[in-house]
Amino acid sequence: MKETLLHMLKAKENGYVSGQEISNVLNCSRTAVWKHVSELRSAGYEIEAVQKKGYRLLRSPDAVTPEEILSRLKSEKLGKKVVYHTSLKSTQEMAHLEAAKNAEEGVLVVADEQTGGRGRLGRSWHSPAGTGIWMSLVLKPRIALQKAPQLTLLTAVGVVRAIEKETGLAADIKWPNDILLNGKKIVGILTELQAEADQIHSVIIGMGMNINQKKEHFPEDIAAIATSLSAESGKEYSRAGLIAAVMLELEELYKVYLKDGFGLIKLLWESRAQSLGKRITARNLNGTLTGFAKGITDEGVLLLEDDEGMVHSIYSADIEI
Ligand code: BT5
Repeated sequence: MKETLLHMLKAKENGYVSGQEISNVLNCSRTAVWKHVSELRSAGYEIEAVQKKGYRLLRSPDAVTPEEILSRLKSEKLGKKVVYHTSLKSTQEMAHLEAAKNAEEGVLVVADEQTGGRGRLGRSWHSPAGTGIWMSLVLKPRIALQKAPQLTLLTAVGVVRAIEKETGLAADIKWPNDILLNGKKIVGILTELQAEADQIHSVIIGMGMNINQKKEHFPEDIAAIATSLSAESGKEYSRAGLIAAVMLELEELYKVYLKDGFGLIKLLWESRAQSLGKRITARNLNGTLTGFAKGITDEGVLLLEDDEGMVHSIYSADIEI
């Protein structure tokens, strides 16, 4: 009901919709219409009510609800079904459940807040309410297991392109899963799989994007390494608009990827990667390696040449430049 009402108000663009028209469409009393309007107001919508004219939508909140996302979505498949919760422990967890229930490809789980958002290796991801994008996308590519890391790189390219188109800000990619703006992290990507032997059932791509947080919103432990689009530019952005832009970019890249393979995505990735050709230190569970970042393989694996000229394949690590 609320969704239909919102749809009617939005369709009128600055005009009034009469209470009678709403009560006809929703098939409810005028008092019930008033109740729905009050509910929307408490969800942050500014709605004007004028006698004999009706209701007019003045402002929508910066919400990441299905209504706000779907009204902006231009992709055909990705993000067409949004599973939304105001607060979740982790959208990854919920997306795994959706995937296990055999959800169709493109289902997107979104939460306004995460109470137990996670990064790689059990690290935590700070996900406060109202300011960022915390979402997990379910994909079902028919690809070999060892190619899954390519999807992290594809996602990074898609997110950078979407940010640039929506905000004009040029971000860089740091292998394998970070997106940086002015040297600080604005986005983290977490790719997880549901697979059996060498057969992928689902890939769950988690994206954490810092959008409208102020500098002082970041907790002390990450304040020096993290930032948001807003903290860097001084502007505020529509989170739902950014989600829709990310879905469109990802859909375009994913189509190319499924049809022609990783080649073009690799080129696009390389043109945005800030660590290539530089001296870097890679830390992972196997230890620490320092050397020259030569490039990535067709599988998305990082090649690091050490000071003895030996080339190492790095599958996963934290990188310092
Ligand atoms: C990542 O891990 O960068 C992947 C983060 C993925 C988060 C998304 S949100 C939606 C979905 N649901 C989830 O539960 N997760 C995904 P990693 O490379 O391990 O980086 C984690 C590290 O980044 C932490 O140890 C902190 O140092 C830092 N960090 C934590 N929260 C941050 C934030 N909001 N912004 C920037 N850095 C942060």
